[in-house]
Amino acid sequence: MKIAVVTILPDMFSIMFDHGVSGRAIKRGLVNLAVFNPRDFTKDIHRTVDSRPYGGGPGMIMMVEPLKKAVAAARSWVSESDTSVVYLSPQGQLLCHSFMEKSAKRKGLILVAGRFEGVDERFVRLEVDEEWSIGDYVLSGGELAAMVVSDAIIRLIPGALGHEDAAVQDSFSSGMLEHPQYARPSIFGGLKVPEVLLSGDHDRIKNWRKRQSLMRTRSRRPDLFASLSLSEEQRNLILKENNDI
Ligand code: 9D3
Repeated sequence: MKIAVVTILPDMFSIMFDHGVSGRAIKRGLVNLAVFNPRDFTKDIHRTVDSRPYGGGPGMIMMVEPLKKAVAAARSWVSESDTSVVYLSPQGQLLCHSFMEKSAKRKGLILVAGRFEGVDERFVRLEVDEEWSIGDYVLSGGELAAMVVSDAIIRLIPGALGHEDAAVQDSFSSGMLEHPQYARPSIFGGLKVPEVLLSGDHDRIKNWRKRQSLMRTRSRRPDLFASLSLSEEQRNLILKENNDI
């Protein structure tokens, strides 16, 4: 997959190239990431990319032309027909895991990160296919949102995670929260690791974890719990009492 990011702050993305799962996926050639700076497509000495809003109001708006030229450069770099131009914005559709799974199957993605008060609406009309939001809170720009989206998508590309991580992906796909985890030592701060996890009884452990996932989802995320269609096994696990909640 090829991901192009259009941003006036390209340095923010070096962390993605150099570290973690995304850095490794890039090194392995599973994903190709490039940044395109609208400032590089200006002609004036100040490399101006913003302008005051028509109609008045605070702050500045990103102008169409440098953005459009940066997107054109991104399109020719990606050079895949199966490519969408995505503008990260608080007005976009809210992202979720199933949407990321669909997006990870794409050949190309162009993520446009805005700064200031946003972009000229004609850029959206002329160049943007989709608008995505990462949540109902206010960021100072689209760059962190573009990184969130890239990270969530890259880790779904086959081979991006170590083989041991394949199972980890199952957790959110199941629509449930994860069970609690424990590592050494077996007692800390007066708190013991639940006895079942030390029992070596793998059936009991599996059932305990399944029940923990169900109970946690029910109490912490009733919205997710409501959209589960529970199997008979899961219904029985919930009914079962006294299982180290
Ligand atoms: C406080 C300014 N807002 C009202 C005048 C408008 C506004 C402009 C630009 C609010 C946020 C931003 C920058 N945000 C993003 O670029 C962004 C974002 C977000 O803020 N929340 C959730 N998802 C996203 S995706 C891009």
